[in-house]
Amino acid sequence: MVTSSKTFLWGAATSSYQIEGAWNEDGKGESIWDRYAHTPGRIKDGKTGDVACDHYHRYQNDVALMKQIGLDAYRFSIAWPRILPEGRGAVNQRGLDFYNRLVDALLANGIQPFVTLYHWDLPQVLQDKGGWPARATVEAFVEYTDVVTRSLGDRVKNWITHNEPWCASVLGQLVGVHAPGAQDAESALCAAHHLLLSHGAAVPVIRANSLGSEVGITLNLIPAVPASGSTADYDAYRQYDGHINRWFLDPLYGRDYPPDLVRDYMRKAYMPGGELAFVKADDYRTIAAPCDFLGVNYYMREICRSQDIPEEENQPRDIPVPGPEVRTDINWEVHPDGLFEILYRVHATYRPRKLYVTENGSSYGDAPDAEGRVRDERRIAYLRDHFAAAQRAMEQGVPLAGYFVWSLMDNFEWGEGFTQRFGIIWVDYETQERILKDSAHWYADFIRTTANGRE
Ligand code: IFM
Repeated sequence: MVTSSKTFLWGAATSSYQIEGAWNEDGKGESIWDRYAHTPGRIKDGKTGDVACDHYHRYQNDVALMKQIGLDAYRFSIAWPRILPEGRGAVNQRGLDFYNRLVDALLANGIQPFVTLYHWDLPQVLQDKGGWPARATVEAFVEYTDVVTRSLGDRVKNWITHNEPWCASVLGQLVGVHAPGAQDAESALCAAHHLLLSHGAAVPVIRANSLGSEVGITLNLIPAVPASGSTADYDAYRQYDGHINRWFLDPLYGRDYPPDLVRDYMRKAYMPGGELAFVKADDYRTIAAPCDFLGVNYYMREICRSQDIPEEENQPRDIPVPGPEVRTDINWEVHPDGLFEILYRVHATYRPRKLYVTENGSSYGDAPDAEGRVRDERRIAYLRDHFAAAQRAMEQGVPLAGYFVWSLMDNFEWGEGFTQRFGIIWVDYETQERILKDSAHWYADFIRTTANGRE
């Protein structure tokens, strides 16, 4: 199994807004997700993350559950408005204290903290000043990074600047289904650029404040494939792959933005002020700051079908649309080979020093049975098959160093509210009771017996 190396890390992941609750406690400022979820009509079930899993108050218990599962590492994010309620300036010590307590509890239990600095909860005050489309937010992020890494950097040795900048820019600024809910292509492109720029600008700050630490960024990557050999489907594939994968990977690895996409965006008049006017001198160099690892979040592949093929010519394609039997509750296709493909491609093309699967998991709504047991066999099969795909990638030379299951516990799934359950721990949102699902017991067993040759 993946696990011949004794240093391979098995973990689980969460993010601040999805689990913490305590949305306005101990001096925390409002985030764009507080504002967005409080806006009627934005969240499917009308719920908010005000309480979520109440992890802010129950973190000790949650760390004990991680220990029970035998996790080597835990990936969580920090809520920027807990630390700097005004976005910049005055530091809220009580916010920092919470994360200090969490880090200490993890270390006391032998669990390595992997800290994500930005998993989408921008202080609302910064949004009011323009948010990520505004270049000034880059400086604000560096200031926030400095405060956090000075405080935790002696103990936290793995830092992730951003989680999924594609979601923060495209879903938040173009599609409008994530906070702040804007729908503007120009702003989305600027936001994506400033997210990447802030990553690169933060890297040296993290290295200076957290000696000996490793730094990376996490991308949501989607292996894409044309549905047929037609030119139209191939072009749909090129655009999709460019938009979601290459637009982020290329500049991070010193290649500037992909010229084919730049041409597309110019044609569609998405470039504010002309071609790449938002890219200033030295930006590419800043973005491509050498990192220690790349985090890959993998959930699905995309089969690309052109809209340009007229209905009457729309024959069955070489790759049929996958049916509901291979989809999770959120309607994403289960396709473990895609994990192999994307890991291998990233390794072969961009050569990151090291990779982590920083998220992979499935939404299945299995609930406690009469005995209080959650028999989530589909999640066990999902994890087993994806672990095997990662193993194949490692056998082909991919330097994969760890794997974080999404998610440690059921939580607030953004625009879907609490309708999707990704956790290996069941959460009763009324009582806050936690139950280890069968998948958590399976994972515990896997880590103990198979992984790292511990037995
Ligand atoms: O819940 C999210 C997470 O916050 C980011 N990656 C995908 C997960 C499932 O949608």
